[in-house]
Amino acid sequence: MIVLKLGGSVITEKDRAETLDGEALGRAADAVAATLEAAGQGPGGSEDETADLVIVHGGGSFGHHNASEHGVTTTDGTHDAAAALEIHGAMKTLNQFVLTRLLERDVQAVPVHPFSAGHRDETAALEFPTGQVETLLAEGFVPVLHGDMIAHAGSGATVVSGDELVVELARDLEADRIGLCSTVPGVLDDADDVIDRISKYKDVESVLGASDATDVTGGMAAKVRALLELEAEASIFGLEALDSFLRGEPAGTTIE
Ligand code: IP8
Repeated sequence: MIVLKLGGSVITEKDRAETLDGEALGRAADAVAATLEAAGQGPGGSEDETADLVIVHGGGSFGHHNASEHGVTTTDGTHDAAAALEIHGAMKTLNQFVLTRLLERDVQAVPVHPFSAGHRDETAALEFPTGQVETLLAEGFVPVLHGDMIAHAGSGATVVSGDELVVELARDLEADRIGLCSTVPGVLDDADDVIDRISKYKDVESVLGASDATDVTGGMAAKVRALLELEAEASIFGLEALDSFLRGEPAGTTIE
């Protein structure tokens, strides 16, 4: 089972509010469609269990701008339903674009909106039941989740990032592989070369800067930290390596 995150900055123009990068999204959808076709996956169930794929996408220029306008982050919540709906609505709009591009290529993609599926408890820990995703996979669908708003005990509703969902899904569904498709070809060192493997955060701490555009859920440092917590191997790579990743070949930086 593969959990694939399509970074928000990959599939949108991150610096222009609510602007899709249709070409990039099309390329990503092509890669997904080709992999599933090669594995013989079609409606009614997968012939090859390893072809099971869960997609999570980030927000990019959808969601993040709305969230920062309302001062909402993964820790600072809102009790204003209109604000929560605005952020959720932006993410649903992007989700619909992703679903449409996948459906156009005969990928059996269906949405799972985290706002309606999970919550954070008083300690901010994410509770995200995965029975729905598991059942959709078993029935031959490709569940497509996204960063979203989420009910947060004591704080109203906060943002849940796609990366948090990836970690949660990978752990709960015992993913074999995790891929984060990013705007960079991997985690870069000081000379802008791709670091092949990362096994300890402290080895890369000095080279991981903050994300340069509005991103309420943290940049590369947060991603690497979260992926290091997982049992399964994870990869961070650029769109050009998505095909290789989906074929099971090395792509970008491997996080052990
Ligand atoms: O781009 C953020 O998801 P991310 C979603 O995966 C919102 O961090 C609502 C800003």
